Amino acid sequence: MTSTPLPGTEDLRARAKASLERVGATLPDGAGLRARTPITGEDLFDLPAARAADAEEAAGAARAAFPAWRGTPAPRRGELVRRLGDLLRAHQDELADLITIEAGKIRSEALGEVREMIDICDFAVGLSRQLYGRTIASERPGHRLAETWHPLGVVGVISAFNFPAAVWSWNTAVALACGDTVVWKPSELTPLISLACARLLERAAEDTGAPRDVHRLLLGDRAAGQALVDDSRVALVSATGSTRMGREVGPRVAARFGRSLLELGGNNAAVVAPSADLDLAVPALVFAAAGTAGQRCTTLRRLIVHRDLADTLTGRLAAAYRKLPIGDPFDPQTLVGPLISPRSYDAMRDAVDRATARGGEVLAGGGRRPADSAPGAVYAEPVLLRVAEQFDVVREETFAPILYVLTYDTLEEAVALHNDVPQGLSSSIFTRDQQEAEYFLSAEGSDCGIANVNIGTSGAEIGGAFGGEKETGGGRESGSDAWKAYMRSATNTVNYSSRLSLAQNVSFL
Ligand code: UN1
Repeated sequence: MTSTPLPGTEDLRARAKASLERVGATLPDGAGLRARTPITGEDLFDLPAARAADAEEAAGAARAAFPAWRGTPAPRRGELVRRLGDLLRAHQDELADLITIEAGKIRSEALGEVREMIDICDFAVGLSRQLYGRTIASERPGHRLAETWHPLGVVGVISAFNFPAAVWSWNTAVALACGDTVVWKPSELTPLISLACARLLERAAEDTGAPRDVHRLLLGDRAAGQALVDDSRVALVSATGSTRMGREVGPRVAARFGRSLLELGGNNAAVVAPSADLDLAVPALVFAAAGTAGQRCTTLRRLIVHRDLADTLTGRLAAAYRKLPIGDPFDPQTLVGPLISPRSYDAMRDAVDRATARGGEVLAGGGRRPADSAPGAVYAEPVLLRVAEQFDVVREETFAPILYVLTYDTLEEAVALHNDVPQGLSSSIFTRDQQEAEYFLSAEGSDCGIANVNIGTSGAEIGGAFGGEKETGGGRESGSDAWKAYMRSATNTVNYSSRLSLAQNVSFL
């Protein structure tokens, strides 16, 4: 543990309360849901839990608000998102505090998450003037063919604890610019930051005259989430979480012919080739694998290193791992905060045990740093584990800081190992050889939705589309043209002549 003592639960409770007050949010009275902090592992507040009936009410309210919002010109809708971005800027510190208190992120990553929210608001404001459709050359004389984009309806956003605010903002800022209304079911583990975000959006709506129910927050458990998933008034369900969750949500939404956008598990790998610049690669790999205590869906979980380089690279990584400052995420020296729950640590231990039983060798880390003042908190040492082959546990996503090291001889072999997992989110190659880099990015290379060169797997910018293939679910969120998932397109054929001409040269009458 870092040398500073952990803050007490009472202090964290006061800090959370003050942050909520400053954004104008009030803690609702009730029971059923419990706000907790992984910093001490203790509970902070009791909150009411939404039930299935509340989900139905929220979906109904958001559906009722939809026609007015759909009818608001897109650049005017952008004004709501601009105001939200302004409020997020003004309250960066309070929001980062709540993220640190509830998700355990270190200060710079918590502030980074808020920055990501501001960035997507800026992006969505621009988007509100750029919802472009194409005109298409018609095969018929005197005809125009065009594509138009229309708002879709209510978007149900289901988000996870690890990016409790940014993933909401990717979906919500874009959906609002696109003319949709939103019902948000956040993780049960992060109700406080959700209350803060929802209040800021409510304030932005008040300030800009947007309909009140353009956004509804649903703090609840699984039953509330399921009611949202099954509600036919919810046109799109955008869900971020485990593959297990996606396996349930996807078919349920499909059964009612709704749309879903799934952003599920990753098992991200980096290939390190012989020409790699190790001074660049080592810190990039450590951030990708141990940053956020291994709890990003983009976290680096597999390292595929050329055999000639393996001992040098693992030696340098092990040395860096041993020096990682682990402890209070509010301490500016700390780089690794707590795991979200003791259950995460059990899963981590179980994975390490399974890997070592198959001959895996722990090169660094793997222990738990005791926090005497907070027995319920889990401060885990990120673990570096060398394995001879990619057996079952290596092919699974364990949401904890475990980096499995595999070796390769040829790049084809490295890419085959890389792609031989069920997930397909993020990937990278470290090389100074352009042919290798281009091969990795080509259709024969990485099969992931994100493929990088000389930068790690995590920490994507909002400007690109975010998402992955295979069991990662196939959805794309955030930048580029991900907005199209939040709208419906219509193809328009306009005959501006006075002659009827049928396509495909059909003659009739
Ligand atoms: C997630 O972990 O669900 O690329 C999202 C990244 C962040 C987003 C991660 N921008 O790591």
